[in-house]
Amino acid sequence: SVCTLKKPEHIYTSPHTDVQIPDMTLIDFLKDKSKDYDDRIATVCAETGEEMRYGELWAKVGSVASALVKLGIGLGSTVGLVSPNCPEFVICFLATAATGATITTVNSLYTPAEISRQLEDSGASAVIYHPTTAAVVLGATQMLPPGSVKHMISTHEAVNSGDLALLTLEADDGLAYPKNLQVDLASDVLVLPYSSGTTGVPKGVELTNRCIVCNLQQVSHPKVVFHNPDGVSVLFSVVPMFHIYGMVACLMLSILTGSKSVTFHKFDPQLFIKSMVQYKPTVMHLVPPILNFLVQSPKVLPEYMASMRTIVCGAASVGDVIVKQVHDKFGSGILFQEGFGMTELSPGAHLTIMGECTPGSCGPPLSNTMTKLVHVETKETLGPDDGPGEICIKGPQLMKGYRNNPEATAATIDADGWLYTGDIGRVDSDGNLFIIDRLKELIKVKGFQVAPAELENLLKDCPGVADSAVIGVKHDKLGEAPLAYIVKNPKHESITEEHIQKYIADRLSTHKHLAGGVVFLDAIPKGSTGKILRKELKQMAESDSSN
Ligand code: 4UW
Repeated sequence: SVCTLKKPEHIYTSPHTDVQIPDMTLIDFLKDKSKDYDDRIATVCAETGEEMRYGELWAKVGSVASALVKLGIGLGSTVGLVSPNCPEFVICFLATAATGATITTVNSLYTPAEISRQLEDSGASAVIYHPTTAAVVLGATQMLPPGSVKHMISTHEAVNSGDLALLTLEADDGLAYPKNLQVDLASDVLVLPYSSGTTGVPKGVELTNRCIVCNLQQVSHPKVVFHNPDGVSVLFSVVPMFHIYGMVACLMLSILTGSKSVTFHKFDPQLFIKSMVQYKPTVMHLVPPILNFLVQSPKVLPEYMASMRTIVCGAASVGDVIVKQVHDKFGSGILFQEGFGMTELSPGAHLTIMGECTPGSCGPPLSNTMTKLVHVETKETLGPDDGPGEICIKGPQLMKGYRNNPEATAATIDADGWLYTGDIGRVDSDGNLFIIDRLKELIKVKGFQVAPAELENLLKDCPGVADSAVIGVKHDKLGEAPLAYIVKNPKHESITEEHIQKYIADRLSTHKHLAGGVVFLDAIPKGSTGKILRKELKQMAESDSSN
């Protein structure tokens, strides 16, 4: 048994030894870990083939951080970062962190309205953007009160007039680099990604240096993460770094392990396959749709995986058949690991132990982490034979809270420090966690978050719609997809599915489009307090799809 069960509390603890959390900022921690790697390649841009060594990366971080400080950015500032994965993302992220500012990473596929909402809510005074997002970012800043965003910096050449280019910042003399930053490691916010949590619209998740450094220590425990003893690991950074999974697993863990990180703007099957042949990856952190592609596509030949040692997958339901499919196609030498994470958990909580994966499970808790299952309604702790319950997590990687939202924070983390994940799971006799359902509203499309409340709020203003409710339904390619139930306004009987689809598509990024369809109803089922009865709608959708 890998887990100890402490009765009568029924708390599952980690089989791993505790890790120490060094009193260091993320930057000092990563610099220290990679100090001997100056000559190693840190990043390769898959799109251009351009390489950057660790020595060069840290030199650029030094100059850019100094330049940002001269612009007035530092402790107390918030900087928006809107970019797909690229080496410049890594430079800008680390440089901003080095100033002591908070980084709010924004989905690079967002529409102007979505970006402006996050910039406004987070109070960003500067935005760093990739040229491919220049037009939407400009649109977003024009929706904000004039002067709220003071600096616009492009990760490449400046596109909009008046903006700064990264190259200019890289030419800084570095003199203003903050050497003795007075950060409160457990209180000042390092990163502020957005997540809807268990209910409502996306909220800023406050993660401190302590949260992030802690989770890096937890996932780099020797029994958890594969360190290549014979040489350099080649890590494919394809899951987006603006999302907590890519931010920690691809951006930070690759530096921590001195890996070569091959960055991808997006998952483009052709470029991905070509890059496998060219760079011979040894480790990949993936989401289910990409892993499914790798095992199913005849274009991905088994020999392309000859160098692979570790595949990690998670962020949405993985399933138990995939492990066998991976081993059948690519050989049993590949270590497959599934993890369970959440933005609010910085993000890791459970990860299977190297070489000991129980298919379909996310393994035991990470070091310093405790898990319990509670009754969905009574919130009473369940025993090992009481069946599935809501997963609660306690550990030093828990977020500080939601920004400016003490109510939502209190509804998520109780007085004893347990975080209610809104996921339903069970734990087997070896202490392995299985995620079996989701209690919360959240929809996961290709691992991306879609908050039903965001779509429902928008649909309130859609002409012809009297009421609406959005739920997630199973989808072959996307994992899940949003489906909208619509009650027509009697005066607009003629509105159609296309009308609703277009209304959403015109306003929200692609993963939020109604790929699950639109269904018209006479009334949305609601409880006595007016709460949408999503369970009923889910049952309705399931019986409709099986008919
Ligand atoms: N199976 C089923 C899973 C699983 C899952 C997550 O967007 P967020 O807030 O965050 C993430 C983080 C993913 C992640 C982080 C670190 C890590 O090691 C890892 O291992 C692969 C994955 O996705 O969404 C959180 C929600 O996503 C669902 C679940 O509902 C959770 O609350 N989710 N992992 N293995 N569902």
